[in-house]
Amino acid sequence: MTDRQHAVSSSGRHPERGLDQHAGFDAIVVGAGFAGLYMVYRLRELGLRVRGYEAGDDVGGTWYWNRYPGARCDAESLAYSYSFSPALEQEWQWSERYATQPEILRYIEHVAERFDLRRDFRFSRRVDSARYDAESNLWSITTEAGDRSHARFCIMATGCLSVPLLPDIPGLDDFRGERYQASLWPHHPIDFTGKRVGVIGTGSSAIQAVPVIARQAARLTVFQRTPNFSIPACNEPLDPAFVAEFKRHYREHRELARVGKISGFGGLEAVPREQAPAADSGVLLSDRELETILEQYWNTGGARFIGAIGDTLLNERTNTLVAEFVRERIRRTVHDAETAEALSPTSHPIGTKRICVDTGYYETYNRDNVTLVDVRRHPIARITANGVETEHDQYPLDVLVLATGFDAMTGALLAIDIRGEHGSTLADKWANGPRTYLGLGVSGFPNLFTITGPGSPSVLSNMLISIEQHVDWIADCLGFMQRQGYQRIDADAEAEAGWVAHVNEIANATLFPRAGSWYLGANVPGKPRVFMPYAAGVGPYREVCERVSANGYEGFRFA
Ligand code: N01
Repeated sequence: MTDRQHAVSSSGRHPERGLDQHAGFDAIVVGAGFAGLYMVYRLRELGLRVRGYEAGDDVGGTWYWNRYPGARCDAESLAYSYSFSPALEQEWQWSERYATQPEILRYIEHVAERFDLRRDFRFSRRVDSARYDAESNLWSITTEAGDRSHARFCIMATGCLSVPLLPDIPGLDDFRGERYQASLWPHHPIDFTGKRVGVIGTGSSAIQAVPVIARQAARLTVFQRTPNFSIPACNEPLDPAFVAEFKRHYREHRELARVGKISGFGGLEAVPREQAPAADSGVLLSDRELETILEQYWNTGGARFIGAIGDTLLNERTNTLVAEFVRERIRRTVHDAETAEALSPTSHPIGTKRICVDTGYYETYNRDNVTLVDVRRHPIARITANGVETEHDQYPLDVLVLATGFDAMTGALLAIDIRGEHGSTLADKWANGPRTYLGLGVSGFPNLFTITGPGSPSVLSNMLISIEQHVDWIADCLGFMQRQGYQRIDADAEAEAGWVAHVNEIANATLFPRAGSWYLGANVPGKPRVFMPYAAGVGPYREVCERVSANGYEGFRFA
């Protein structure tokens, strides 16, 4: 594929603003993040009339909304970028090993501009319903703004972490100071200078924000319910010589990443810095050997640490040794023993909750202006007009930052009233947990595709690799349908049941189900506890998808 016929738009950022009234398209794409943009690109190549809807007022998806201080990617920038255009990957210059949110957003905006992708989107349009009509074999889509359009295909590019959660704490709305949510951060900079700031949550978002806020605020109080494991990013500016050499072999790097050969952790790194994994199993290693390997990975940084020993997510003993290595690092770093203990995770195996990647997180607790409050020991009783109250103390605050996570993977899909054949709702179908075939199709919902849906590697991988693989698969499938004259595709119920069972079987062979993580829906009260992503890795998953398409899309029914 090349960049040939795509001219840069001269018509401005948002060419049309009118409502779509009863408009007809071949395909509707929901979301203008990495997935939605590339999907539109591929659909255009097939000559299809496409309409995209996006809730935000511009492109970017997760990188549009998550503008909190310190936000950056935990996948290396040279790998966390589109691979579909060799020209694009050669011309774009990343400045750091891990790109910041503003830089990633600039990149996405550049891509939208370069391939003239905005023209097919309507922005500030939150899709609220998608209904399939069997008679016409069309999807009817509405937005909160009042658009009403229909299309043969409906493609959800709604993201896996795009429905923010507010904590269930009494009095949240009573707070009279400034309140911000990490995932809905204002578009202007927030000045914390001289202020007493509280952060609730200690997941990836907070772990990135805390060191940055601490440098500005008069006082920072972090309210932690569950400590997380965090690995130093060892972020650095990218060396131009390294980048030039890397770019000479970009195609080979991409190919290795696609088949899961770059890192044991879903392709988050750009190049293997050592042979990875450094050992297949921790079981037969001496303490000294284990320490040497882990130290090497710790010192080079990043989420790939979890892939240092091949069976970290499979073997309890290895996992305990790796976890203890990190706890020891926390104790070495944090001066106050009680704080170090509180920061040391013991309630879940390392890696079974998304590993965090930080810049100076643990070190931040050595600052005089930073306090950690362990809300497991001293639960938050309420939020008042002036701050946070635990059972024992009061914490007066000027600013409250909520970094309390997302209704992951299914949240954005179930927020839309999706109805398939016979008016059946996706919410009913997924009442006991998501059921998909390959994370791409849902039986009983013909012509609906989910990009990086539950049942695919998605959040366990470098999202760009999974997004491109899904978009390419969907586009190839639609091309196949065009050639065959098919108008309708639906996942077979039996194939779907088999896939759901396989996804569960793979998850149950790992330590993942041991953690009350968002992978399992455990962070949302009442959400069914089902391990949602496919844990076998991007390589084996790609093979399955390729086999399915090579065998005439087995498991799907066409008409
Ligand atoms: O959310 P989280 P996140 N009282 O769900 C706490 C991706 N991401 O936005 O664990 C007190 O991880 C909750 O506590 P607990 C990445 O995949 C990537 O930080 O439920 N605390 C937890 O500490 C990541 O995993 C990047 O006990 C409450 C926190 O809030 C995912 O997004 C950057 C509470 C939520 O942590 C989500 O990360 C950022 C309450 N009532 C995010 N309710 C990078 O690329 C919740 N909490 C680097």
